[in-house]
Amino acid sequence: MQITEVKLHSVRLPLIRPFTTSFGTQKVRSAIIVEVHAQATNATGNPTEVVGWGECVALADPLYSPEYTEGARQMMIRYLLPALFAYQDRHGAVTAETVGHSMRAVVGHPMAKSALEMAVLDAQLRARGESFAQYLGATVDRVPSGVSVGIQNSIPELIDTVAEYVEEGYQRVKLKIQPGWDIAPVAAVRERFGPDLLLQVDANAAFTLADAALLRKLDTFDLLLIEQPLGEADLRQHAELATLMSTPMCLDESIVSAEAAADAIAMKAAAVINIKPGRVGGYLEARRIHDVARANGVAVWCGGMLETGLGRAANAALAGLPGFTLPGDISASGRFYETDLTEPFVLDGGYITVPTGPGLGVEPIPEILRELTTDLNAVAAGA
Ligand code: SMG
Ligand code: MG
Repeated sequence: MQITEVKLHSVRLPLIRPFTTSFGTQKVRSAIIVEVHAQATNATGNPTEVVGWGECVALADPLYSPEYTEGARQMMIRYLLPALFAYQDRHGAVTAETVGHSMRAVVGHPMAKSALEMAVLDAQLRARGESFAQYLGATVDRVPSGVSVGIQNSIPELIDTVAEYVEEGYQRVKLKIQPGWDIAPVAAVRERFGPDLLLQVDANAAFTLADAALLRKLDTFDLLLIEQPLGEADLRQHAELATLMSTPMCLDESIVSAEAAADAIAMKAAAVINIKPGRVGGYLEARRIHDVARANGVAVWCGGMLETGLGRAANAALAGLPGFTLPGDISASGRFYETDLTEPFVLDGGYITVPTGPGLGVEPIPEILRELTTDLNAVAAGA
């Protein structure tokens, strides 16, 4: 495939309600939507012009990970697209499978890299008439939907919020926790919704090993898992905490690659892994982590980064792989957005349908994309 032009749309999507985690409150989702134009070969071997879409999941500020939206846009313009185009010039073509390789000299920036790889993969698959689900190896046509519930102002407010989501049919509830919003909210939700609610917690690295005695109190609530209680670099400490608690240890921020996943599994720092394609540099690396975990009998689930319908579509396809045995943070578009960039994803009996159309199977609605775009960069090949 030959890329002719890449457009970067900086978009802002207002959230229906603020989303608070241990590291801050999100009120608006700012993202970069990547639009790749390319000449490709279709399924019958004829040349065809295609457009592919990607989404950069970096948040507006570098609080979840070092990347941030504006930095990712700069990174793509100054380093990643030039590297990709230089590779294309040398080899005459790029494929989704070589995008990561073409940018390997640039250290870090997995979310920016992931967005470009996703857009190239989408273009490649659209040209061939193959879906993300088929390409990645999904084995189901729908995935169970979980919801991530932010830190609330009070426990009664939390109970009302969770009740709303349970009513809507979400199959699993994840509560965000932080020091001071830890045991009591979990106890209240378990008490109110009973033992059958699939419940888990996510601390986004807000605790330290010195909090082990406190965290251990979570063991009485029959949680599916505790996600990333300690710092990103604290693999050994997570392994130690895991010996002190019966709640299964799940890592998110720490798992930045398949190698990190293999290390975490070997060290027993993770009994479960949250896979986020953006965090690990793309859907191909995400699939590798799935494969490593599955080979080791470690359950995985698909995380969420408040994706628009584009990222949501790709995540639903990924979550259809056989090792994704726990419900993911793949909610309906309406969980976050009044207006999504694509046709909205809806909850169907607690499930999200895996798209079957070519590529992502969804695309941005042009008027909505235009309306939500605050900045547009176009980078042409050979420019
Ligand atoms: O997309 O449903 C979603 C959000 C899920 O809680 C979620 N993501 O650490 O897992 C996580 C967080 C990261 C983003 S918080 C703004
Ligand atoms: Mg998390």
